[in-house]
Amino acid sequence: MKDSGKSTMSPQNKAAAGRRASAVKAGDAGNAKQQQLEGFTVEHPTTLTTNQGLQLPDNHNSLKAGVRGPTLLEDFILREKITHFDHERIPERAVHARGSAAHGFFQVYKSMSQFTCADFLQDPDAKTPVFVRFSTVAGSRGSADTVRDVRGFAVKFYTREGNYDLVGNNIPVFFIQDAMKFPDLIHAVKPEPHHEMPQAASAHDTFWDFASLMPESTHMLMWAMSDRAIPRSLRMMEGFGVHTFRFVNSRGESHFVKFHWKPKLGIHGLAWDEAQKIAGKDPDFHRRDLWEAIENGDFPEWELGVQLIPQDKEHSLGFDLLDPTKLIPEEMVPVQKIGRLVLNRNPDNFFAETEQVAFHPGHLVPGIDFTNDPLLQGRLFSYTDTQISRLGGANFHELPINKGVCPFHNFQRDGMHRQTIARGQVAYEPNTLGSGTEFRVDGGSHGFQSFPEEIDPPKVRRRSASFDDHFTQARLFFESQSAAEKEHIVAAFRFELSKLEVPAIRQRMVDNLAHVDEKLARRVAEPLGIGEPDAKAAAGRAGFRDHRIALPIEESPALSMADTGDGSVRTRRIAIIAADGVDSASLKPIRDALEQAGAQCKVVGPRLGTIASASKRQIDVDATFANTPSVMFDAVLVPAGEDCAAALAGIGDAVHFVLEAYRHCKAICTVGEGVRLLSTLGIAEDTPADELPAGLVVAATPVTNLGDSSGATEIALRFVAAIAKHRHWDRANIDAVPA
Ligand code: HDE
Repeated sequence: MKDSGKSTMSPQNKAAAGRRASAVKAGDAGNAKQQQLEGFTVEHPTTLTTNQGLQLPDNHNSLKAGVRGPTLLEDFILREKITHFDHERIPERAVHARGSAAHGFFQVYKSMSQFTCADFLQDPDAKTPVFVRFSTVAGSRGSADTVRDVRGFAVKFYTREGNYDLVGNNIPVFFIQDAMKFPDLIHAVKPEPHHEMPQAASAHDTFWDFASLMPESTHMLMWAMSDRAIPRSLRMMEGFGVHTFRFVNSRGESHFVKFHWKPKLGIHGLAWDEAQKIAGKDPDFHRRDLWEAIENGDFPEWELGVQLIPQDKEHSLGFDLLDPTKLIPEEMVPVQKIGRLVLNRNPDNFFAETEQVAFHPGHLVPGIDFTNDPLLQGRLFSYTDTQISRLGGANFHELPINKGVCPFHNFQRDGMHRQTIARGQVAYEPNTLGSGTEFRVDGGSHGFQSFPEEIDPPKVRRRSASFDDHFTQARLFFESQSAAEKEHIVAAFRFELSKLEVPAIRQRMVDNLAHVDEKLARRVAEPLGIGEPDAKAAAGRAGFRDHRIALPIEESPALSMADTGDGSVRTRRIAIIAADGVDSASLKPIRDALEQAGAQCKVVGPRLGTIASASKRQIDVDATFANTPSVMFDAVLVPAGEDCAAALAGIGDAVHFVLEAYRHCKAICTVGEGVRLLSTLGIAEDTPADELPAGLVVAATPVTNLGDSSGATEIALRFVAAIAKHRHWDRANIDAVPA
């Protein structure tokens, strides 16, 4: 048939094709994984059929005995449709159920052959396809994105030597030291078993009961109570391998290695009040942010960093590098950046890709190996086991998203949902009836080699005394935070502990905290209706250990989120709040400058459609105060215009919008009369610049002058600089603001 020239692609297929094209544009044309997935991808033709290919006569009506009669059992078309629907759900992940993912690539900066023979870390010209899934830990699949929680950061590298999975978190340490305690930890943090509450929150009795009895969790608790646990965006958080792994080079030499992912956009958090509100206003906040950034071509990027410790320096750090509650301060062992990760394509289908992807810390390639970290050792068992129950059998490696891009061959056979059709008589080794090439019994020096670490100790069910220091690094973390970050940690502990119904748990927790820092513990305890923190009481409890070791540093600036990022405002969301009578002449050059800097401006008004400027120009409104509140934005611009300012001042939601953004320490710029929206804060057009709170730009210039681009550019530059700082956390007295 001749091509009519008209595209028969549905809009959704066009969108998917567009996504693939944009990944190609990003220099990722040869992505082997993408090419492989193409073979499994279906477009949607217009004709509907059964699963057997039988064309459907009617997709609206079941087969009945008469138009008003009962449905006939013989209606195999209805039965097929309903039966499939009945089985659409699979068990969600036991932990990390809520997640969002994307495709991309990894590229090493220079060969790492000195340290590892891993093929994907050799050639700076090679791009290794990746699939990355971010997640929260405690909540169910449908829970909100912005809850206080650790975030998973799992990367599957589809290398030429097999899949390598780096299954990490956005916090570099963990709550427990031994896999034996993992089910207890998760049972404690998940909703309580009798009434299944609360959802996706650690602020309840069972979590803190457990945590307060497990002093080894203290370091991780400090991180979990910091703004790391409420990221602004998945694109703005670090990732860590957590455990110490091993690099092995072609000569068999080993280095211990800690993995870091450093986000190009810096590390930024939400305000706690903001995070809670977003959970209601847009539970998909992080998922949407990741999806939209990739659709817009703002591809998120991280650098892979490694800390390398030679094999013979294993005991030189003062603490045990097998202990997953410890990090190696960057000031002791610098992080070398060895490559970059770019996410450039959204999945085509959430279930087939994001839900069915199966990670496993035991998916290794030659040149990377484990250590004896007892938490990691337990994980090596758990991940395959969980996929069998979650994905319904042992053949989950055949699912398109999990399939390697290199050939694989063995004699594992059969099982549920087997797809590969293995030819031939032989399914065993050694053999002579097959190709014969399998006839090899030594095999010793080929393929993956486990590092031949010498081990000959007695079996013991005990923990090493080198794991006994639970407080030195918790203290180091706290001491390394900025003043505002410390305040947020205090507030988070107070919030969480205030939710407990049993005061004795609160008391036990602050007694533990006194071992981190007396003042911190006292401040946390203040509003909790309990006694003074008592470090001695904690120390007297069974199982409590506090064997401090001396660290060569007292602070580690790398542990703070303050002042991170490249100083750009790329992808930042700016609300321009406006009503009829807005002064479009002064607004336009500022808006243009913001957009040129990569920010995304949205006009928020009292109604959708358009508003009329003072000069009778029509301006499109993108959102309303009711459907898109201030928590959806990073900054607010209140333009000039007498009537506009008067109208906004009379709309409670508009006033609240600005006050709430102020309270959440966001950059705000007012032009001319727009400053009236800040009048309840005592800020006016003539407030001297040096008396303005941090992050506020008040353009008092006569509005007419702003039409000239230099005045507007100056204001835009000041506003951009304020937005680039992310938040102005040290803004005074925000608790007094009624928002
Ligand atoms: Fe996991 N973890 N974990 N974990 N984990 C799972 O595997 C487990 C741990 C992490 O996006 C499960 O496929 C045990 C540390 C991520 O699909 C399960 C222990 C770290 C993800 C499991 C740990 C992680 C998981 C649930 C202690 C940071 C999500 C579904 C011994 C280094 C991966 C699944 C994705 C998922 C077990 C501890 C990270 C049940 C037993 C430490 C990012 O197998």
